[in-house]
Amino acid sequence: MSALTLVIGTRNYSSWSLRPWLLLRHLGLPFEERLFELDSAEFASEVPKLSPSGRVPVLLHGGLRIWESLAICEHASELAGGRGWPQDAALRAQARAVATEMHAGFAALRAACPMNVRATGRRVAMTPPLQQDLRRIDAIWSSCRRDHGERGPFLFGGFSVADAMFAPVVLRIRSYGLPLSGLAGHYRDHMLADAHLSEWIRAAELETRVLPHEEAGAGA
Ligand SMILES: N[C@@H](CCC(=O)N[C@@H](CS)C(=O)NCC(=O)O)C(=O)O
Repeated sequence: MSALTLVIGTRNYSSWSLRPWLLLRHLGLPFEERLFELDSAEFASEVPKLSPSGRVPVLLHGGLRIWESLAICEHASELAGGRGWPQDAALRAQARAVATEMHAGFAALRAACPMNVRATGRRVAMTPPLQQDLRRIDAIWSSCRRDHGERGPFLFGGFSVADAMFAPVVLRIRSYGLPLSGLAGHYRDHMLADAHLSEWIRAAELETRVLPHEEAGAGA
């Protein structure tokens, strides 16, 4: 297999970069990282040379350039013999549905609660759209844990692309103290204890870059 390089943005803020990074780690696929600080001159000049969309993440695999976090996760899963998804076809279909729902949705949560891994103790006004996103996330996590809890600690038992897609949501819920029901809260806690996610959090805590929209530093 040709070498893999994952191009990512500043860990503290780049929620899309975290998703394939975490999946590659869980799949045990060796890869190099190239990090470009978000909103920097170097990002603006170098990333478009590597990424057709001009955004991160992008996976470099031999001559291939794969952009879009979900497409990268699919490719990584194929390289790992399909281990990125549940083996059972029915579970796999459900896991794909929730991963895609995450990739395409939850705009209110994203807008109100930008990812800032280092931030804790933040508060946010609970608007109806945010409440609706949070209820839906709680429903997905709770039903997955109820239905698949005996298979393992992640949404569909073993770690899958679905968990990778929700990892930044776990961090947002932590930063903004968003309420969850019991089962969903257990899932959040399990994810926060994950060794690979903890490695990302520790690295984000060491970063010094502060994006302009975070300059007020509300809890960062
Ligand atoms: N839909 C894309 C979103 C990628 C994205 O928005 N990446 C952000 C960083 S988290 C980015 O590159 N921002 C810099 C820019 O848009 O110039 C994906 O799933 O990968």
